[in-house]
Amino acid sequence: MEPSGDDLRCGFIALIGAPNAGKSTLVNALVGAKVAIVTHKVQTTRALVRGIAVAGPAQLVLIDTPGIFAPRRRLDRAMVATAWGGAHDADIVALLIDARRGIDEEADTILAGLAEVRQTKVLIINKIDLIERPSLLALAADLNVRASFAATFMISALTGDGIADLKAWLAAHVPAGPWHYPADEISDVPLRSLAAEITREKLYLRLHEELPYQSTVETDQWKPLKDGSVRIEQTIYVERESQRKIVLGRGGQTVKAIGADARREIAEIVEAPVHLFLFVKVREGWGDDPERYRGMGLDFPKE
Ligand SMILES: Nc1nc2c(ncn2[C@@H]2O[C@H](COP(=O)(O)OP(=O)(O)OP(=O)(O)O)[C@@H](O)[C@H]2O)c(=O)[nH]1
Ligand SMILES: [Mg+2]
Repeated sequence: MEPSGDDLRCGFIALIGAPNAGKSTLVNALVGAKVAIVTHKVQTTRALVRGIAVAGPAQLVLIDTPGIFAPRRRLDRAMVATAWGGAHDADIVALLIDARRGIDEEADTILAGLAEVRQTKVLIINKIDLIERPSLLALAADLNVRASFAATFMISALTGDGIADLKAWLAAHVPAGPWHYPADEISDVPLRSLAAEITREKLYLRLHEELPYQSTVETDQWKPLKDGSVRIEQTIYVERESQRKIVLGRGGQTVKAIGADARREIAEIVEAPVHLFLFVKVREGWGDDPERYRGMGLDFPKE
């Protein structure tokens, strides 16, 4: 049943931070389901993903953003602009800091940018499972000198440590008002996009070096079959023939393994058997093609 009444609250919380700080892991932890892909590599998230969590009378719309870093390529600039855009549109801005990395150059740049942000700010020190408590307190103190945070949380998005307290605080601080999404909705990402993201995650996990950043995945076909299964066709786009060969692997082994990983997870999400067909195509200069940016949910930077 849709909750109603005077005590309803709902708000947008943008999670910003350096690449790899654990933003997507935290969104998944708060939502309680996988709505955003996670890898050990930097620059995994490319566009805004909204994950929706419910805490009593409050609906929390968590905006997962691309990591903020010094952009070089056009795609980088689009991602960073999107991340800041997400922050400026939110009710609450949560800064995620990797406890192990502390205030490094990337964190420093983001702290400077935060000065322009008018909304309520919260500090979240993540990955506390990796470091000792005393150094945490010093880091929290240093960070609170750099910006005015309404609250500081020390959490592990991976183990779940501190998540309940954070969720309760957010629930108490989003504005009063009706919910924006139906009570059972956990994300605004269409299934076909989430399925493409999952394949991109598996690609990142299997491939090394720069290649993943030069590839993108699109779902071309999504067809429920009579027997209750789903036939899905996706294309992995790379920029050069040499990259296509790497994605395919010897005798097509690499793409086959990526497909097997992705199929298993997509099937879990759609709760039906999945037949996944992956194609690998070269699309030269897709990183400069406005059409691809729209497909990813990003604005196309002029340069
Ligand atoms: N040990 C530990 N690892 C974590 C924690 N949170 C996230 N990670 C790991 O950190 C890596 C990056 O996590 P992501 O959630 O993809 O980070 P992100 O901030 O979304 O990264 P981008 O999308 O690239 O900006 C993954 O390998 C996660 O498993 C944590 O609390 N503890
Ligand atoms: Mg991410």
